[in-house]
Amino acid sequence: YKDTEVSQMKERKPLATLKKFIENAPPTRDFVGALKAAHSRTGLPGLIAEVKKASPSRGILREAFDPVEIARAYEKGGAACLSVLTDEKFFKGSFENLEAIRNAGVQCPLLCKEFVIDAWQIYYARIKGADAILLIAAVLPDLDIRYMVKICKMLGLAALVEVHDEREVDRVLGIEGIELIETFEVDISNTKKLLEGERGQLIRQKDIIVVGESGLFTPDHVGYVQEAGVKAVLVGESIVKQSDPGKGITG
Ligand code: IGP
Repeated sequence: YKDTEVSQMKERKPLATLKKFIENAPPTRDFVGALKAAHSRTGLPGLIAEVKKASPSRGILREAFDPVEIARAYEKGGAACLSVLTDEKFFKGSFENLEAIRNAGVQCPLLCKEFVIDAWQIYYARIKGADAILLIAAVLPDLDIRYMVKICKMLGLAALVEVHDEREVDRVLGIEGIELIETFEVDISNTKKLLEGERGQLIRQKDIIVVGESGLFTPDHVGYVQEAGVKAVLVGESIVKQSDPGKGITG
């Protein structure tokens, strides 16, 4: 992620201007609450369904890409929350997509998927309709994670911290106020590995919701990470590719 540009830099307004906007912005929705409610209602992991046009490894995932139509289909299909790619460079997303989904009357809480390297992006995402922000442990020093989690809280946003390995989980568990972590699947057994033993116990004690993300393609995959202890999953490719993305959720 090293050469990530802040894609919206070109229209970068001063932070003071963003703060004024936020004072008049509608309140955020409860992202964590929606996941918990879905989990306790169904006994299955709450679903974060991802609105994603392309990825660097797979190329274009969906030719006729209408973010609002996809978001509506996900909501109808029973997603608890949505994840919207805003990164332009690698994923062909945009903040306009996030804003359009928010303005289209979709009720699901929205996660902004951006490579956040600067607190300014969090304020900007809040204005564009985000209810939750992704923070990637691999690209952020502890000090930045602490600082950004505080900013998220102040703005009414949930912070979802992405971790890939044991070392990153341990770093993140040392940070106060973390409610959600996302375990990135290098392969399907990664989440399980990260939730074993004392580490897993500590996560449960802290009442942190673990989201299994990436590479989940079948109900069996979801069953597998559920057994490992996740209460939520994030799924993109396998459902965004379906001709009816809403049916992709139930099918
Ligand atoms: C979704 P998949 O394999 O279901 O399409 O994965 C999601 O995990 C992936 O899009 C993702 C991502 C990210 C995107 C994981 N971490 C960080 C952008 C930035």
